[in-house]
Amino acid sequence: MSRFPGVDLLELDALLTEEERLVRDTVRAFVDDKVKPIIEECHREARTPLELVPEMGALNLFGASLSEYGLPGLGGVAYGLIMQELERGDSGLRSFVSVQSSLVMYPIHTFGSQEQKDRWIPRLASGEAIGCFGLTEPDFGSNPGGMRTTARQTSDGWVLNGSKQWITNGTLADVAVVWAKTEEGVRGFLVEKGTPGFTSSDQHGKFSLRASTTSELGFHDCRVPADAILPGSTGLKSPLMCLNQARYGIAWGGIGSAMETYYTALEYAKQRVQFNGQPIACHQLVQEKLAWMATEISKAQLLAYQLGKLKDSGRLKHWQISMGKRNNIWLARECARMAREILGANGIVDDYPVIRHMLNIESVYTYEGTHDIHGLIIGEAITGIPAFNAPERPAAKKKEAEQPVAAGSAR
Ligand code: TGC
Ligand code: FAD
Repeated sequence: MSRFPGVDLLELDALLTEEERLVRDTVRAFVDDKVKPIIEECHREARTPLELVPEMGALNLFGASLSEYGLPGLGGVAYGLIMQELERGDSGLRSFVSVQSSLVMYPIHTFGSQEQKDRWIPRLASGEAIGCFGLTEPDFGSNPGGMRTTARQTSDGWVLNGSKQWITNGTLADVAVVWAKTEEGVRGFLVEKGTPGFTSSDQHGKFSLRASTTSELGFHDCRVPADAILPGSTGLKSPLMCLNQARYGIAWGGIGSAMETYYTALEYAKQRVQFNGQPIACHQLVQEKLAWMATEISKAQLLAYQLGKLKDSGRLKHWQISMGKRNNIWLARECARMAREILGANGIVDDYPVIRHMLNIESVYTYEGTHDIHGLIIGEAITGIPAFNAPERPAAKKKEAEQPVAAGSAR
């Protein structure tokens, strides 16, 4: 299997530290050697490549930006480069690591008790345990604040009722981080696999992220002990803090997906001959597409790098992350489409990675806040006006035409 040489038209490698390059190259080799040989088959079979989990654990890919428990505490750029390389392999694989790291280990690390951390962080870090994050509900996706799942306190614990939908790794998870409404607002709970009243089932028929498991969770008078609550979680702000971590990684992941489709299209265009005995790369229309992709990838790299620097200096704001997630996933989506065009009919078969990336990126465009929701988050930051809620619809006036027609009228 040939090694991916990278896409570095602005010589940004020179900005990376030795450690950052080492981390990137290690994950790059893992993806080339272990992920690429099996990923098309996983996509066809709609199967999560669980056989890769122990090695990802051994490579410290889970919770890589956290410290304690022997975790590496990597800086923002090194962490981002991990996400970039994983998503070059497959968005589903990056999702697996994002959920485990940002949406399960991060909330336990940040809001959990000492006992919760001791019980779960080491097992999640090694991949011995898998976690999931339940925020979205069937009727509440972009607006999680409207959630209906409740947690009622009893003399010896909590009773959860409700359902969650579109939950990555839901049926695989040993522990679910579940967000529910209590009398004092939204709080996080750790619900372990096998808890009576807790059910999970996979969602089928997906044409996107097929190498990832997506599930529904149900809570029917699900009783959890008093110490299942994440004691430091306080309101909707807590799950949104987790999303900041995941969205930051996704901003880097988009670059990986775009690099893979661009590089595939470039190599293809250099060898595919049509009309004049020359490769299609000699045509201006093809070159324009490749030039667009290369330029947008370079801009995305600069954006992600600056987000990393802001993160490490403690200045990164949530709306800046929205800029990165929104722009870099949009560009990955455009690159996938352009690459598919350049590959012609070969663009629709899985002999090449392009169609898989093109299908995958539709999920990434929607999850962790849709493209448009991130537009509104940026819009609120720059105007000071939140535009999430449309104004109340005025009560419809009874139209004259709806009045009964008087007998004997001209009609
Ligand atoms: P709003 O009233 O604006 O905010 C409630 C409280 O939260 C604070 N806040 C944030 N805090 C930290 N980070 C952020 N990004 C924050 N955004 C808001 C805010 O200051 C407030 O704090 P306080 O102290 O005043 O209470 O909330 P809202 O109900 O109006 O909603 C705002 C909105 C629409 C931006 C938010 O709900 C949103 O982001 N919606 C998108 C939902 C979403 O992204 N869901 C993702 C589910 S997980 C997933 O998709 C995993 S995919 C698998 C993978 O990652 O690979
Ligand atoms: P909706 O919120 O119904 O939005 C539909 C459309 O309306 C979108 O285009 C949206 O932009 C637009 N819209 C909505 N509100 C507004 C507004 N105010 N202004 C303008 N436009 C608006 N969730 C989890 O909690 N955990 C997970 O692990 C997880 N994994 C996922 C995995 C996959 C493969 C997918 C596809 C989703 C996953 N999700 C997960 C759910 C994901 O976060 C939601 O799908 C996402 O937040 C969007 O919600 P929705 O699908 O209900 O769309």
